[in-house]
Amino acid sequence: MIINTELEYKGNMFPSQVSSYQKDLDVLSFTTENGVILHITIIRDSVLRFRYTTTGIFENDFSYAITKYASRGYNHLEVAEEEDKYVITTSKLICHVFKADLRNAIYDAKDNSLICQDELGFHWEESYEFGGDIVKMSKVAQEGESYYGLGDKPVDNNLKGKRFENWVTDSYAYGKDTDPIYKAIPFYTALHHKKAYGIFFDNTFRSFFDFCQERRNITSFWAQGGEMNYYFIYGPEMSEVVANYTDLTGKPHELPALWTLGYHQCKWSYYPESKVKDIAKKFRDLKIPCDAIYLDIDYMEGFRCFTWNKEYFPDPKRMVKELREDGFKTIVIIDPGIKIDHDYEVFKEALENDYFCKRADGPYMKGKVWPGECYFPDFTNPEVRDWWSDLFRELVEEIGVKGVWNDMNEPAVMEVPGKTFPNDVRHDYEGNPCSHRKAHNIYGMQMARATYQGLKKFSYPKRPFVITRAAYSGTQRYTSSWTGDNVATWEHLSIANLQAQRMCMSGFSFIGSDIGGFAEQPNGELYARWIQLGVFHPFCRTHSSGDHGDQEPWAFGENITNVVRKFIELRYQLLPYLYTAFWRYAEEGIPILKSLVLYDQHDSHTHYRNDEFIFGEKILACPINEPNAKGRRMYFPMGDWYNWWTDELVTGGQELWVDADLDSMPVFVKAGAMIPKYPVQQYVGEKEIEELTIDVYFKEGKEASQVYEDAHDGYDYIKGRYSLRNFSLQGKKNELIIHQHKSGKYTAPYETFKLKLHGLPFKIKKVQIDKVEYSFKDLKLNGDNVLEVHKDFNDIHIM
Ligand code: MIG
Repeated sequence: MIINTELEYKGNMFPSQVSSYQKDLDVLSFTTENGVILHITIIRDSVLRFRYTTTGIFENDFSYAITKYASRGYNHLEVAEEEDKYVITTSKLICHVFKADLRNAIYDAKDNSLICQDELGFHWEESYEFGGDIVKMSKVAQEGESYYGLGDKPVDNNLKGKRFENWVTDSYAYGKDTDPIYKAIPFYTALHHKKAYGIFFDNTFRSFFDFCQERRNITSFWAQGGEMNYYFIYGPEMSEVVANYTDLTGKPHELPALWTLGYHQCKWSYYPESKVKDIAKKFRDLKIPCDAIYLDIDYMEGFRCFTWNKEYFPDPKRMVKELREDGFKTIVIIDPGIKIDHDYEVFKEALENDYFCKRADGPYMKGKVWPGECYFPDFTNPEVRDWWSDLFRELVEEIGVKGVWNDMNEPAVMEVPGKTFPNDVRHDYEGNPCSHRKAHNIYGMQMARATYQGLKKFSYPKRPFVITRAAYSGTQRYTSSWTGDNVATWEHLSIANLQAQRMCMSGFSFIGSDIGGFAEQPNGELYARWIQLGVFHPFCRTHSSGDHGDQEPWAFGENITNVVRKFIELRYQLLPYLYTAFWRYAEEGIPILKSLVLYDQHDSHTHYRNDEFIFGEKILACPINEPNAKGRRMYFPMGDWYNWWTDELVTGGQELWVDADLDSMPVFVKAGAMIPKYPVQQYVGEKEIEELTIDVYFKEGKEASQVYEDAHDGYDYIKGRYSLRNFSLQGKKNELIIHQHKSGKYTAPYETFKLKLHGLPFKIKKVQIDKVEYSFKDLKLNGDNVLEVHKDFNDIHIM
C-alpha cells in the first residue's frame, strides 16, 4: 500500500542501524542512524508502549483515549545489550529490539514462547499532500492466529482474512461487512497457541488494520498521519488483555443508575405530548415493564438544541413530572449542529465566544443537518465543553430530564459526499491545534464527554445517563452507546449479536442495538426474537424510524405481546445479576458479555463461534436468528449447563439441538451458579425489595458467585455504602455447602433470601444454618427445595 508515487518516488522508508540507546526510568529510547527514535515505555509488566518518530522530535504526548486513572508500575525491569540486539525483561515479557533495523520480537517470560514479532516492523511514507508521515507497522501472523475486537465492525467474531478502516461514519442501513461505520476502536486481541495479546493503536487519524488479507501470514496496521504509537498488552488470558486495555482507556466513571438497565422505549418520534402519554399508559395497562421513554428530534423548535416545540409540548416540565410519577424517565436527543439563527441564544453565545469550528482559511464550518444550515461547536476545546455542559442546566435541573442521547456526532453532515466535515476544518484538540483529519474520530467522543459533564453536574446527587452514537477508544468512561441505524431483517439480528459481543470485547460494555431494527419494519416473530436477544444486552431499547409503522411491544398482536412481556420481565428479574456484572466491568474491566472465545480460549471450538455468548459470569444465551425456528443447534462450552426453562442438565464441549419455540430461547446456567433475582417490577423502584431470590444450581464441586448491591443510584457506594456478597458453593454426593462472605456498609431493604435449589441429587433431610440444625419441614416454603434464610448467614449445610 504505497501511496506517494506521484512526485518523487520514495515509497516505504525504514529505520536503519541503532546508534544510541538510553534509559530514563521507565522509558527506553533507541535512536537510529537515519534519525528515527523509538520510545518503549514500560507501563506494566505485561503492557509496553511503542512510540516512533521519524523527525527526531516527538509530538506533545497527549491522548484522548488514555485515562489518567490507568494503572502504572511494574515489578521487574532489566535491559541487557547483546551483539545484535537489546533484551528487555519484565516479570511477564521479554522483548528483543534488533540493532540492525529496530524491529522487535516479544516472548512470554515464563516459557520463552514467541508471542508477537515484527515483519517489516515500523516503516513509513512521507505524505506529500498533508505533510508528516503515513505510519505503518507489520507483524508476522503466527500459526493458527485469530483476531478479535475493533469495536462495532458488523462482521463475524474472528477478523482473520479481512481488512478494516477506522473512520467514524454515519451509516444509515449499513449491512453485514459494511466498513467503516459509527465507531473507531483501534484495538484488537490476537490469539494463537492458546495465548492472547492485544494491540491498541492509539492514533486518531484514519487508520487501517489488515488481518492476513493482503498477505497470508502478515497482520498490519497503519494511519494517514500522526505517530506510530501503540500499546502491546499481554494476557495470556483474553479476559486479561481486555481488562488491561479497559484499564488503560478507562472504565465507566460511575455505575449506571439501576433504572438505566431497565427497558427503554424509543421511536423517531413520539410527539405530541398526548402520544408520549398514550405510549407510557399502554405500558402500564399491559403490564410491560419500562423505565425510560425517548424524545427524538421533533420535540425541539425547528430542531434547535435546547429548545422545545411549544405546540407539541406546551409544558415539558409538567409532562416530565407526570411521566416520572408513573415511573418513566424522560430522555431527549441532542445533536451537535447548531442552527444558524441570530435570534437563537445558543447560536449567539457560541458565535460571540468563538466556539464554532472553522475552516482552514477562516470561515465557519457550515453544514446542513436537521435544522438546515448549522455551525458546529468545537468539542475538542475544554472551554467549549464547559459551556456546552452548562447548557443542560434547564433540561436537567429545571425540567427533570434524566438522560441525554447524542446523535449525528460523527459528525454527520447531509448532502456532502464525505458525509462529514472536510479535512481542513480546524480543531483545538486540547491546545494541540490540528485539522479534522486528526480530530474526526474523537469529535463525537468529546461531544458525549461534554454532555456527560453537564448531566453529571445537574443530575447530582443522582448518577448521569448519556447515550452516544459515535465513539473512539475511551468513550466508555462517559456514556452508553447503541449500534446505529440497523435494519429490521433477520441478518441484522445476527449483526446486533455480533456487534454487542465485539463492543464488549473492545472495552465498551454498555451497548445495545435498536431492537426490532431502525429502518423498515419487523414482523412479530422477528421483533419477539430480537427482544429475546436484546434483554441480554447491557443496554436494552426498542427504537425505529417512524416511516414504517409501529414498533411497540403490543404492535404485533397479543401472542407477540405476551412473549415480549415474558422476556422483559425476565430482564427485570435479572437486574441484580446484571448490576453485579456491571459492577465487575466498572471495577475490573471484565466485559459484561463474553464471546465464547473470551470465555474459554483453551477450547479451540470456541474460536470461530459467533452466536452463543455468556451474559455476566454464569448465563449462556444464544438467540434464535432464523424465521420459523422451533429451536437450533448451539455449542456448549466446557462444563455443565442447566436449561433455564426445564432444569435439564447438559454437558458442555459439544454442539446440540435445543428446543425453542417462539415463546422461548436457548438460555442455560452454569452448574454451581447462584443467580440473584428481584421480583418483576413495572419500573425500577416500583417495589420495595422484600426478599432476594437466589436460584442455586447444584454442582458436584466448587463454584463462586457474587451479588453486588447498593442504593442503585447516587454516590454513597463510593464511600463504602455497597453490599458485596461472595458466595462459595460446594456440592458433594449428598451434601451442599454454601458459605457467604459479605463486605460493604450498605444494608439491603430485605431481610431474607429465598434459595431455590435446582438439580439437587438428593432428598433434603436436614439443614444446618450457622451451626444450628433445622429439620427441613421447619424451613420449607411453597414447594420443594426452596429455603428461606436470613440474608446474613455465614454457612449453610444442606444434607
Ligand atoms: O438522520 O434523530 O441513528 O436513532 O432516530 C437521522 C433521528 C438522525 C439517526 C439516529 C436515529 C435517530 C435519527 N437520527
